[in-house]
Amino acid sequence: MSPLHVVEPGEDVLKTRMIEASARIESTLNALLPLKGGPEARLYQAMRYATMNGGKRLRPFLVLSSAALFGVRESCALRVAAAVECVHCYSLVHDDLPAMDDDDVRRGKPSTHRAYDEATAILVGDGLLTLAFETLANPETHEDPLIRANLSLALAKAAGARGMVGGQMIDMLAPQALQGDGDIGAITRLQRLKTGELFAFACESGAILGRGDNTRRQALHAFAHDMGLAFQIADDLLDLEGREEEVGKALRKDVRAGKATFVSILGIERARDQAQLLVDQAVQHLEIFDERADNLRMVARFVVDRRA
Ligand code: GRG
Repeated sequence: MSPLHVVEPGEDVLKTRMIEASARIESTLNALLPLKGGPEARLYQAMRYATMNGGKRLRPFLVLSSAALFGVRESCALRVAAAVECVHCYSLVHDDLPAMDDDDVRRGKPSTHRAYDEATAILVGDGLLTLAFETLANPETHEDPLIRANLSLALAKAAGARGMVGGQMIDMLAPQALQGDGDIGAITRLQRLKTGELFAFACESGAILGRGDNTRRQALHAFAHDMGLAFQIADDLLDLEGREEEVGKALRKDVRAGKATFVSILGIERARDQAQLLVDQAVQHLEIFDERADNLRMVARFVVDRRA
């Protein structure tokens, strides 16, 4: 590792970069989600409600940071970033539905089915998921149709039954499958699918856009998986120790449901150590990149220190 990599810029630098990136991501989302009149106006309003509502914009930031490693034009990367955020927001809207996690609050506001109604929330999710693929397939995202196809394939794998949707299914069955002292391997797999694959897409998408070689793509994949697990452990810790006003959603649901989590199995201290270990491991995967990967290095540190 060169000395350049040892000293990463501090937390404030990351905060500023994330805030600046959020503004550009939100203006891209704004353009992709215009308000419409007519009988379907309610759907467009609700799609905007579900997306233009805060959130850390972590996955889009990962897309922009990975694209910067390959010198990708930011206008292209922003569209991929917006597509990932659409998939993420759809997953939150559907996850909050009474048939799933039944949450009334998301990002500090009434969840979409509470602000509108259940049928509208289902359609919002459907609309956002479809919009993500429409965005990737649009020539404005990349002039090369093969790259657009590769992006669509990778996002489909990450979001579908082999990724997020599959992970959600296992999670829904968790009270039977992972009750009490469920094993760490099963929880790791669940979380890799449910949240890790979308992180992996976000981190690899820059390499797809910029025609990065396999070594670099795999390094980004490995980084995302370790960082994703650290993120999940931090999420479990926040569920136990966080403040609802800061986190913006109902907490301590896992404990009440008797659900096995990294923290219930490892205990708080070991879980914290494990998260730190995963962050260090994640950062090591980036050794092949120069200081342009500092955003990714900083994000990995941020995910375990965050309070929301
Ligand atoms: C409904 C198909 C389907 C999938 C849902 C990701 C997911 C699967 C559900 C989200 C439920 C949840 C709270 C998972 C824990 C980890 C997670 C994804 C937290 C939310 O992500 P953040 O912290 O949220 O990046 P913001 O609001 O900042 O974007």
